[in-house]
Amino acid sequence: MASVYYTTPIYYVNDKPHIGHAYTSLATDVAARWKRLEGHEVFFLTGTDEHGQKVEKAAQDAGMDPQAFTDRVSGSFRELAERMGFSNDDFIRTTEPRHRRACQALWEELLRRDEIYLGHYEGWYAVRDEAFYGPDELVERDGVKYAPSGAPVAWVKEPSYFFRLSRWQDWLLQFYEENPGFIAPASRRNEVISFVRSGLQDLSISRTSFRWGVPVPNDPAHVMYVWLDALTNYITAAGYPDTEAPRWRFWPADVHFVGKDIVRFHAIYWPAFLKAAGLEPPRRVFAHGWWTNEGQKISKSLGNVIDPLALIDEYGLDPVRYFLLREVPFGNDGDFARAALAGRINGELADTLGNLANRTLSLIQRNCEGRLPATSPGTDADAELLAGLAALPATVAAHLEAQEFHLALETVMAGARAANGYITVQQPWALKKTDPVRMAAVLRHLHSALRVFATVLQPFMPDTMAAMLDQLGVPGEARGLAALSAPLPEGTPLPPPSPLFRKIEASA
Ligand code: ME8
Repeated sequence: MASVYYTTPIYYVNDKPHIGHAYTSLATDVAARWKRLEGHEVFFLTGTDEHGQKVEKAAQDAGMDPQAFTDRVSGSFRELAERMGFSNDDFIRTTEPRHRRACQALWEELLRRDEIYLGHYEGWYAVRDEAFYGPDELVERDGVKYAPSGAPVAWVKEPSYFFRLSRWQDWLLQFYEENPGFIAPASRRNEVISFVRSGLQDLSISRTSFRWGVPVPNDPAHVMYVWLDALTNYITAAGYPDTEAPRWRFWPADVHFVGKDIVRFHAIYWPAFLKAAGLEPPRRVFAHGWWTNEGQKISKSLGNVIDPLALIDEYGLDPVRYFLLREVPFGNDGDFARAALAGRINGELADTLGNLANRTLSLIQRNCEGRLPATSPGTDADAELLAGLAALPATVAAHLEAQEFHLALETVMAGARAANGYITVQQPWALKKTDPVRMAAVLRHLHSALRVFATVLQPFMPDTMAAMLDQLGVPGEARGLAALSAPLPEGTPLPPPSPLFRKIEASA
C-alpha cells in the first residue's frame, strides 16, 4: 500500500474560522479518510499561517502582542478541526521552531544555488492578499487602486531579496505540459498557463518594513515574504531539512487542496521554489470554488459570514458535512442556501437512505427475530441489485481519485434510490405470510446494500455511519472496503434500529 500525503492551506489567523476554511479542510478530510479505508498509509496536514503584515495588523487592532494573538486565534482553528471531526495527523503553526528552521534551511539552499539575490522592490502590494501585483492587473475606483480580488493596494518601496522566478518560466510550462493532472480542474490550469506564458518576473521574497516573520539568515533587517514562509509548511511537516526523517517518505504531497484564489502561489511559485532547491514538486494542486450565502458574496462588511460551528449546532455535524460536498461540484462556485440544505437532508439523507435503513432493519427485527437472514441465490431483480452494489465502491473510488466528491455521493444516492425501488417492488412486508423464505432473501439483499452504502459513506459522515454499521451488526474490524467481499454470517444478531437522520424545517 502506498503512502499518501494530503494538505489543506494553512489558514491566516487574522480572524476566526468561516465556512471557506471548514470547506477546504472537510474535502481534505474525506479524501484522507477514504485512502485510509482503502488501506493506505496517510499523512493529512492542516494548520495556521501566522506571520505577515495582515496578521501583525490584526494583532495591533486587537491591542495584543502578535504571539499571544496568534496563540489565541490558532486555537480557534484547532477547535474547528476537532468539532468538524477532521482526522488530521498534524497541525502546523508557522511560529513553531521546526518551521523557522525549515524556512531558513530552504532559504540557504536557494542562496547557495544562486536562486536569490539582493535588490530593491518598488511596486504594488495588497496586505489583505499578501500579494504583489503588476500595474496592468489593477483597477481604479474613486482614485483608489484595487487588486483583482478587490483588495486595496499600496505602493511599496524597500530593499528586498528576490527569487529568480523568471528563470523557471520555461521549466514550469514544460512541467505543466508533461503533468496534465498537476493543476485541476482544467479551467484553473488554463488560467495558470496563460499567466506564466505572459512572462514571469523575479519575485520579491523579503520585507523590511515590519518585523513579524521568519528572519532572513544573516540579514536580520529582512523577514521572509509570508508566502515563501507559508508554502514551506508542507515540507516542514514532512521533516525538512532532514530528508532522512521518517515522514519524508510522504513527500511529494499527492494533493494540495486549496481555494481558487491561491492557485497562483501553489501552482507557480511553489513548484519553482522546490525545483530551484533541488526538491520534487507536489503531484497535484486542486482548486475549489467559493461559496456565496443565499446568492450574496460572503464578506465581513455585509455581515453574512457563515460560522461553521453555528451550522453544526443547528443541523448536526454529519448532515452539514454531507451537504457541503454534495451540493456543489468540487471546483465550482456554489451557493449556500438553507432551502437546498433542507432539501438534501430531508430528501436524500432522511427519506432515501435513512428510511431504507429503518424499514429494512425494522422488518428484520420484527419478522426475523432480529437475526441476519442467510444469503441465497435469487431472481433477476436480485442479481441486478447485487451487480450494482458490487460495482459501487470502485465507482466511488474513481470519483474520489479525481476529487469529484459530489459524483461520489451521487453514485451512492443512485444506489440507494435503486434499493428503494427494489423494496417497493418486492414488498417484503407482504411476504411474511405468503413466502417467508423469499421475504428473508429480500431483506438479506437489502441489508447487503445498506452495508455497502454505510461503508463507503464513512469518510463523509463518520459518526452516523458508525451508528448505521452498529445497527447493521458489522463489527469494527469489518468496516474497511476490503471486508465487503466477506459476507456477515447468517444469524448475526442485530440491535433494534433507531432513526439515523432527523428532518429539518426548510425555513429554519
Ligand atoms: O489564503 N468559499 O489563508 P486564508 C470557499 N494563509 N472558500 C473560501 C471562501 C469562500 N467564501 N473564502 C475563503 C490563505 N476561502 C493563506 C494560505 S497556504 C500555504 C497559505 C478559502 O485563511 C480560500 O480559498 O485567507 C483559501 O483556500 C482558504 O479559505 C484559506 O484562506
